Amino acid sequence: MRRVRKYKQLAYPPAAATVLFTLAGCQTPLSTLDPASDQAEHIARVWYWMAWGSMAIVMLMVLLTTLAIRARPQGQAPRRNLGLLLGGGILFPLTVIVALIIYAYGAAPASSEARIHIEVSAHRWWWDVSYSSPTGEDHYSVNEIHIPAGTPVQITLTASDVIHSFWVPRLGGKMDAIPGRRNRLTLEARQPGVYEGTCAEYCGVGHASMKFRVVAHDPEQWPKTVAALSKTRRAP
Ligand SMILES: [Cu+2]
Repeated sequence: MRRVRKYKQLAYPPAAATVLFTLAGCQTPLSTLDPASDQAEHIARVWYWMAWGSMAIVMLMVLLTTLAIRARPQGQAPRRNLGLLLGGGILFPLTVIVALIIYAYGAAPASSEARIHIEVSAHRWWWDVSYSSPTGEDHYSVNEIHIPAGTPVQITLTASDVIHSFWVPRLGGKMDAIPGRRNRLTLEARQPGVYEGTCAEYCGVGHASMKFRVVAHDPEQWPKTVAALSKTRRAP
């Protein structure tokens, strides 16, 4: 018993370090666990359900395995428990997967709500952003997307060369930018601020530096910010 207690004490520092390192990772600029929109919060909740749920299932498996190892054979022939096999092997995983799919489906944003449309085109290895204004005058920015806070914004994504992936972890999920296709994604930042984004699909040697930022402005200030942007499209 004393020996078990000694080993238990040895496990405390690594366990504490793991928790601290995990929590430290939650606050980085590209963390899905530091959500700044309803959509990202839903994704983070799915992540927590999956993390804690899988941990509970693993602990249950360890417990059952330990009980099976410790069980003393009493001279009977081994029994086949078909109910346990079907329940644990098919019904249980099926229930968990279907429940997760239904829950995760709620993270998909309602794109029909978006009144503001911004076009983003991915190139190796930069992002070309264009804003069409009601006056017919287009504005452009590079590697920076200006949006109003508290307002759904529809981002239309395409690419000029290879497949890229648009990802702003604190605001929502990933969406591929594919040559010849126009994919749509809705972003909504709760508060004004700067949210880091990155290409999440390997697209060549410059992939790691294919970053961008979403700048969410006060909604009153946003039209002025867009009006002050370049009127000509340019490469970086
Ligand atoms: Cu890319």
